[in-house]
Amino acid sequence: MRTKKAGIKLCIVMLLAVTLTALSSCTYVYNVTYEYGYDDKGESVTVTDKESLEEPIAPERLGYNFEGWYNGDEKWEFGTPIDKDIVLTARWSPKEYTASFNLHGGECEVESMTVKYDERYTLPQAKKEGWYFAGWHLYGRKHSDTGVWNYLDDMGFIAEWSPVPLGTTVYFGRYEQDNDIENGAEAIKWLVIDKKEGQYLMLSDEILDAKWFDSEDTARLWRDCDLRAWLGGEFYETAFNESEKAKIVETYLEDTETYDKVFLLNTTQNGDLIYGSMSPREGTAYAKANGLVGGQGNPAIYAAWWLRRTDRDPEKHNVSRAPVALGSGYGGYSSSSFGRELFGVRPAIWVTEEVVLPYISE
Ligand SMILES: [Ca+2]
Repeated sequence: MRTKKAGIKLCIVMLLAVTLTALSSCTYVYNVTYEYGYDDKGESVTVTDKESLEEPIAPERLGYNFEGWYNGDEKWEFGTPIDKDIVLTARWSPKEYTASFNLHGGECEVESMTVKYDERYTLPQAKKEGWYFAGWHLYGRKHSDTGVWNYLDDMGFIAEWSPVPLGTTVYFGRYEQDNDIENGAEAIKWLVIDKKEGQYLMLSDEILDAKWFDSEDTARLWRDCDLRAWLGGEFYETAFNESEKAKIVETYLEDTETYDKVFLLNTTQNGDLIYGSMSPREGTAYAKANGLVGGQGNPAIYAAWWLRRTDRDPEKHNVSRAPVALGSGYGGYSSSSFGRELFGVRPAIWVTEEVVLPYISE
């Protein structure tokens, strides 16, 4: 009997011991997910109850500084015991770089600027008296003024100055201007207003003629209008000889999706122009004789001239008004339709540099 009691006691003790052992060794497993925050990159590890996480090696990402692992908005303190599943998200800050400017004798509001990786930047404008700022160059190539910074280093931009001094005028081709037909056509004076890779954009200094935008008053876009057909046809054939025609570059006009040799400026270009091209124009005697409408009710001065109208024109829905440059020097819209008023024509052409360079060296 004593032996049996002792046996039962022993059993209870052993059972308790087993139970305690089982309880103390019962382990929970938690998932810890690391999310990198880009490219869907991530990984998971498991941690047993009450263990803490060992801090992993800081991840690296091009263009960014690693700021730590965050659990929600809280920075995770490694060493904290884990008692549930958690998600740790990498926090990054874009690296900062310096864009510096080599002005080659020009002026700019800043000498350098701070840019951030993967963020938008806009490079400043520069100026140099008597020169045209043709943009920033990097590694010998023209660089966009604006974009998203994706260089992993500081960059030095170089100002390119066009050798065309402001206000350079060029004589090229001929067209009747003094309204004396007998003495023949007069040489056309052009203003050089832009440059790209050995080509120059020239705008007729004077209003050469008076035309409707479209005689039927139906074609409201540049690509369809009579004025475009006239500039590329009769005007082109009349004003330029074969040798001159060979120096006029056919140009793709992105906004109107057309190829043209002779064209009108668009509203944006006109607003941007300098070099005196926007100062008031009276129009030639020939243009006046052809019925040029003067500006602000005064037919003698300040005539308006047509601009090319585009699909992307901000007032494209306002189809009854045509874009014109007003004699006061600002782009605007005519108050009437395309085929009822004889506004001015100032042709524009891109030419090869051989047309312009002789005027610079003089
Ligand atoms: Ca003449």
